[in-house]
Amino acid sequence: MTSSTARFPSLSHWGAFTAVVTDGRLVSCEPFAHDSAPSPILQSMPGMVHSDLRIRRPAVRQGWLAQRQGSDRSARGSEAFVEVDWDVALDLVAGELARVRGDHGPAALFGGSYGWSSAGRLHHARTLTHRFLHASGGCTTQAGNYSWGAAQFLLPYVIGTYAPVTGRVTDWESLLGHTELFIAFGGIPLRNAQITSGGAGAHSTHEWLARARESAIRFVVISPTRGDVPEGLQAEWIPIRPNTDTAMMLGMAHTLLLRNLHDTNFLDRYCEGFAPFADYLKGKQDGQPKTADWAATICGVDADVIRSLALKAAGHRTLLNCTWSLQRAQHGEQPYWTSIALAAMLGQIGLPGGGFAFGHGSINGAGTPRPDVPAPEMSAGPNPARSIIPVARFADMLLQPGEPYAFNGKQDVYPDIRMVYWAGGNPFHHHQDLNRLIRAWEKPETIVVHESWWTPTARRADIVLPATTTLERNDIGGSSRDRFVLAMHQALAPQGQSRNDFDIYRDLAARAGCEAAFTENRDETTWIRHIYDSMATHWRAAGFDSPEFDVFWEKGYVRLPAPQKSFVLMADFREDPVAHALKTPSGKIELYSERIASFGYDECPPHPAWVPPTEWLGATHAQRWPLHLVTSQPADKLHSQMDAGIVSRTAKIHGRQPVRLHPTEAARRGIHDGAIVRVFNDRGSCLAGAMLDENVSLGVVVMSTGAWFDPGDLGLERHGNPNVLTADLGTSRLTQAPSALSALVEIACWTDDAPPVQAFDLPQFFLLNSVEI
Ligand SMILES: Nc1nc2c(c(=O)[nH]1)N[C@H]1C(S)=C(S)[C@@H](COP(=O)(O)OP(=O)(O)OC[C@H]3O[C@@H](n4cnc5c(=O)[nH]c(N)nc54)[C@H](O)[C@@H]3O)O[C@H]1N2
Ligand SMILES: Nc1nc2c(c(=O)[nH]1)N[C@H]1C(S)=C(S)[C@@H](COP(=O)(O)OP(=O)(O)OC[C@H]3O[C@@H](n4cnc5c(=O)[nH]c(N)nc54)[C@H](O)[C@@H]3O)O[C@H]1N2
Ligand SMILES: [Mo]
Repeated sequence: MTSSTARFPSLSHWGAFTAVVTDGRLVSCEPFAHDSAPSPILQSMPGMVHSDLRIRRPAVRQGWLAQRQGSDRSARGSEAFVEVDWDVALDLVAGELARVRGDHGPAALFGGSYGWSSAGRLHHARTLTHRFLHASGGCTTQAGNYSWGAAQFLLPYVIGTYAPVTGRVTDWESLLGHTELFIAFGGIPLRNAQITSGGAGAHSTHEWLARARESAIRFVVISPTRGDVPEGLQAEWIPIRPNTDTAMMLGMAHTLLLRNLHDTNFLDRYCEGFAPFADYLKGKQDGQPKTADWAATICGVDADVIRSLALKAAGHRTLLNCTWSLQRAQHGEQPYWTSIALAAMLGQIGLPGGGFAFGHGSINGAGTPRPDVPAPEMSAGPNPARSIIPVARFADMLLQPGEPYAFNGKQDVYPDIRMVYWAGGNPFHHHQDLNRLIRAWEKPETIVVHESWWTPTARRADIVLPATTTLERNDIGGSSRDRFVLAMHQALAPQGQSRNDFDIYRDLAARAGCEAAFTENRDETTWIRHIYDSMATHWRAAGFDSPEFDVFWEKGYVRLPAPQKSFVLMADFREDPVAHALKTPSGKIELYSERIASFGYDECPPHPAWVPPTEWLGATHAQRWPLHLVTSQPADKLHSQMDAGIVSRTAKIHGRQPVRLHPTEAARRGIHDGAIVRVFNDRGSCLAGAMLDENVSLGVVVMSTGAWFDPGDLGLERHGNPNVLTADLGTSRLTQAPSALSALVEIACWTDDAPPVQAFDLPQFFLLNSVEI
């Protein structure tokens, strides 16, 4: 028999590619021709798409099938699954949705379903979950995100919008032409630039940095690890204690004030509330001037280094950039607000190459020049239940039904959740303090999950519905931070009995009597065309060519032209602060916010301030837990996606997540390179593989997220998932975002036999005669 090979354009969050399929199997993913820096993560896809870990049939937890809402919920994750037919599974889900909404109201159904889902926009599982649950009566949902939730709710008070944290910052053309000093808090880790939400045709950060290397820009990287300095960039590295950037920035601000180097014209004309901030810097109320020497005792950076950096910043065209990580920490509002205040004192906001920025080094596409027109989008429609919690307060909600909580100036009460519905996310990846999440996860009566693989979350569900992957359906994808929009052609037949999330929801909508509201009478083909046409209408209105749909589909992509003019954040405001007043109460940049003051949150004062987190190296807590764990994004996967793939597996040590630490810290503990170690604190412990790294500061250990959660005996996590160690704390009552980075730990050599990792073993199953159901 001759074999046949076919090629299909496709897209993932880690880049566009051509799916090469031989005899019905994906054999390789060839990078998109226009991508000069494709991600190696593509290589994990063939193995993962055909993996034994795929969910092949709908499955129901045995205890739930027997006792429904009366089942033993602590058996989730350990009990066997019963495979059932699709109709049986869908009837069970439909019945349960009706029961919960009927008995307890729609707010008792949690459908926030946070997670990245696929790059394809039509089949984006989270959006479809919302669309179905909204159309069928509503649910409790989530506000904000894990990525930049603190910024999202702080920045509107300060600059009237959170747009800059979405990547809409002064673009690279402007930086290359004008910036002299680029101060990078959190560095510019190219590892993270593999990813674009919605996928990208081009990995542009690499190209911009290549040009930056040839330019006159001097880079200063402030980070607990030198690993955040991209290779070849002649950057100065200033090591800092994690979570103390605010103190360092305040020390710089004080230096400017002391030497009268702050731009009083800019502060008078464009800012509100500099006087109380200056009083804080001088220590008028607390008696503590925020001098460089004061800052040094907190952040561990030499006072002379702080002073000299402040002076250099004042003498040059300077960009202050913060990665998103800085705000994913307790009191994460403060480094962002302080960096804006510092940039305001330098007086360069709105000038080419100057001012502040967020997200360079957090994601591909930050600062990529792109016309400001929409990318392809799918809408979820309004939620009739109007019940919404801050995204990361999920476990609090389950554990504290009826309890009050504060968020963004308002007081609310947690709903009493009876049923959880999740598709496109992995809470046993993304949430903090997973041992606490296990307890919270036992509260709901029923949990439904759509997944393609037996992830830790799928294993802990009651009803699991197998979803196709992106390669098994047609779609359209693209990001508002990339100039390409990509066609995604179906390359494979659905694996096992998996179905598209769209089709699953359509059938459930039919059972709930809202099929037309869910589908709007469109199928896959007509939806993709509709999404493209809606986008193209905006493009054409803005003067950009876009071909007819069929031309786009055939060619595989369309591309926006590069903009004529560089984008400079707040240039219009600088030019005319009245005509382009900010959407803040004063119309100006607020360095003191009356509105935040009115909330009375002592952990989020009305001006930028150093508010020590509970866990940092200067806390008394650190005497017992002397190492600060930094949980960065993984180089070899996207969160937990593709963890079982070849690229991620190759990077593991004895099958476990590496933990990086300085050789001196390792020697103190008798740890050698490649040893299995236990990383632990009061909240939990996990096994990891030691990787000695001189580029990590003393007192700091770095462990990426993403290892599939694998708890064993006595709560010991075996695979190296750092979220058993992190604290489940809101950033503050203002923003209630996750504090994923704030964890103190200790590390010890593991001398016993190490328990084998079971994260990638399949759960138990058996088939039940349908008569018994
Ligand atoms: N300690 C710590 N924790 C963190 C972070 C950190 O820095 N430190 N970072 C946080 C951040 S920024 C984020 S964004 C979150 C990410 O958290 P998540 O977005 O929840 O993580 P993913 O692993 O991307 O989970 C997506 C899941 O969707 C599934 N999926 C993909 N496509 C489809 C589909 O078409 N249909 C269905 N049904 N499922 C699909 C994938 O298989 C995968 O299991 O993690 C957060 N957690
Ligand atoms: N390969 C890959 N890329 C990704 C992702 C992925 O899973 N894999 N996830 C994507 C997503 S969803 C998001 S939201 C972004 C997240 O983007 P970020 O939040 O910016 O990413 P992190 O890797 O958490 O942190 C960036 C760097 O900040 C440094 N850092 C940590 N704490 C501190 C501190 O207190 N002070 C200073 N100065 N530096 C600190 C760390 O050393 C780390 O390398 O990444 C995206 N990119
Ligand atoms: Mo994120």
